Amino acid sequence: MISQRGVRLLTAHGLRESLQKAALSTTCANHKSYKLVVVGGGAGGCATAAKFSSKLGKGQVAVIDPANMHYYQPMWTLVGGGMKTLEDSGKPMSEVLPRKADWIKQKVVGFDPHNNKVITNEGQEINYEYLVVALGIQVNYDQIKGLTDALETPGVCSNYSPIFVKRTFKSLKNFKEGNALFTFPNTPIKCAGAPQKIMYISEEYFRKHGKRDKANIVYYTSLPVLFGIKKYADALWEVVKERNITVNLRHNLIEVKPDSKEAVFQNLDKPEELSNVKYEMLHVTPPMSSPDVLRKCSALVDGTGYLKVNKETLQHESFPNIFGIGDCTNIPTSKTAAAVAGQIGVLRKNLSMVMEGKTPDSAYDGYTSCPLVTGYSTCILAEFDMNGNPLETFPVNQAKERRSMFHMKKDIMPHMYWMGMLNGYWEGPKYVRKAMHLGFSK
Ligand code: FAD
Ligand code: UQ1
Repeated sequence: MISQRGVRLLTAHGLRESLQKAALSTTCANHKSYKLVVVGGGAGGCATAAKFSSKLGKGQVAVIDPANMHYYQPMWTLVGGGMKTLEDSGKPMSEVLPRKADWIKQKVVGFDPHNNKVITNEGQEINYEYLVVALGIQVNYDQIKGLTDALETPGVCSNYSPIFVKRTFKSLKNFKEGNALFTFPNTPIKCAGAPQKIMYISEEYFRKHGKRDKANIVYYTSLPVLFGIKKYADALWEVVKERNITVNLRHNLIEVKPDSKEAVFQNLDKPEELSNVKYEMLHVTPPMSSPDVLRKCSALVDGTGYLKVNKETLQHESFPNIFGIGDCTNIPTSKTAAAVAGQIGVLRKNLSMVMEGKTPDSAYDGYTSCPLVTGYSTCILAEFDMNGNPLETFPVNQAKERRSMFHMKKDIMPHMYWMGMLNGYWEGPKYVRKAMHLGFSK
């Protein structure tokens, strides 16, 4: 539902009026104004700020983010496997945000889209002419009974947080014998391949360290499939069969009992059926949701709680001076940094057009990618669009496990992220794909 006020804002007159209101606000201790405010300085927010602060000049763009560190989260899979350290994956936020943008090191606690302002935890009101929401997705460890306590006990770990990721390699090293369980929750998550990547890495680790025959490896996923895109799911079924891994579909972790080292799973097709499974190692992917602060602003979100944007233009459905990028949006594609890379060029063009009073006309194709690491030297590079069709960069069968793709993931991608994407230079592999498929229709 679009509110009366939202409908009015959608008209050119309404937009002009509210922008004038924003521009009139003065800057004082508790009240600042910017041409563009970016909420969240992660992958999408930082790249957006880089693009627009160089275009609009110093003092015109603010990024609001309370975090000290900016993490390259895709590296956490490798941190979990002991191939990189947590320290390799992060840089101080002050070093990655663009110099021409003002960093407001506060947390956004409220949105007021009718009055073009956001409110911070320090009580500041930040006015904007244009807003980009890039808050990411929220991880909810506390939604699984017993999990937060269990994450302080041996063998329980999770690659989805800088607080817990170091526990994964420790659990691998300390593993002696028993069940090694890996979970996928009953909510949308970021990087839907990551819950199983660490399982393949663990399997190889156990093999290399002489404990594979003592390990029973089981994947419990809430999904009805191993992976959402058939081409890659078929390849992954071959991997699990070949490596003697058990897959339990439609099973959701609902409780962890650290005292007895048991995980409780619910069969989603027969909700009354619960199973208690002993673990020696338990890697948990927690349930996730849209950030609380966004969810509570009903004018901005859809029924699922995610920012309601046009899936092609990335412009908000009710407020034309608001755009969204990345994991916090309701764009129906898999939530990844690669998707953010695919979105950033569209956002650059469309937001610039709206700033010039034009109608946005660039369309995001839903490109996303998941480098499915299957061990210490192999990777299946899944790339697809929002209709679930493969959209591959390289003219080879990308469903095959390859060393080249592993090196791209481990050695090349981090540089592309820090130097290219966060500085506003990398907009995804669209042109590489076109060059690689010269003469074909992709
Ligand atoms: P984020 O990068 O998460 O940034 C959100 C920012 O918002 C953060 O800086 C946060 O501090 C800030 N924020 C939150 N709340 C507030 C608030 N109230 N006020 C102000 N600021 C706030 N992607 C890939 O492409 N390939 C991979 O191989 C891959 N592997 C992954 C493996 C793991 C284990 C994980 C965890 C993620 C992986 N991803 C991968 C996903 C990728 O990291 C995310 O999709 C990407 O970071 C999303 O970017 P974003 O800007 O939407 O959100
Ligand atoms: C990508 O662009 C990207 O963003 C920087 C990732 O995030 C880390 C990726 O994992 C991948 C695979 C891409 C796509 C890039 C190429 C060259 C296929």
